[in-house]
Amino acid sequence: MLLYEMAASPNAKRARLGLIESGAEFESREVNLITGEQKQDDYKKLHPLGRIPLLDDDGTVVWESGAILLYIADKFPDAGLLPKTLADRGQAYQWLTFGETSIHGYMGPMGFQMFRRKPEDRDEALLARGRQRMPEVLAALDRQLEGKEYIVGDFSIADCACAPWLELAEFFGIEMGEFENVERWMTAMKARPSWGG
Ligand SMILES: N[C@@H](CCC(=O)N[C@@H](CS)C(=O)NCC(=O)O)C(=O)O
Repeated sequence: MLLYEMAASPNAKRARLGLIESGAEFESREVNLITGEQKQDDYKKLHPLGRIPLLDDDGTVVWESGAILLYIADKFPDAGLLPKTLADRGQAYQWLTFGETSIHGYMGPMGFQMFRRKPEDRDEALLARGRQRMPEVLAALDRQLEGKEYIVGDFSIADCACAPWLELAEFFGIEMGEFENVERWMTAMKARPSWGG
């Protein structure tokens, strides 16, 4: 398996976490977003939108980090990256999608402003909206984590989908202090060998 990614990308980190946690062997290919490598014709033959991450599993190409996580969980069932019961899997799917829509929905556009625009060119209204709306998202996650080590109890791909963007929350000006369960869970995520891998 070959993962097209960039070390600094939180979306790529989602996929990388899942791959490392699966125990599978994979290779990594860095795509340089700064020089625009993702928009070159060769890469866009694989990914029509020219984005990372993308997984090439011996010719089976999957893009969208959530889809890659689900693919990995399906391919390596013994890794236990999804709960056993359908009811619990429903919860894992829900929180995986929450990572994409609610967390990335606000923080992805904020990331574009913070990393790809000069400070004087940033859309401050967009950043302010993200800072205003993220506490509601964090409160929902915090409630879910009450009394649980990971989002659906045991570690799952839902954790891989939600944690990478939240590592950047304070840098984006989002207050995390009141969300103690989220803070505890982020500490547990960062302690896993996969986090720095
Ligand atoms: N929903 C996609 C988002 C992918 C995405 O936007 N990736 C960013 C990097 S974090 C990217 O490739 N941006 C390059 C560009 O749009 O030019 C996913 O979860 O995989």
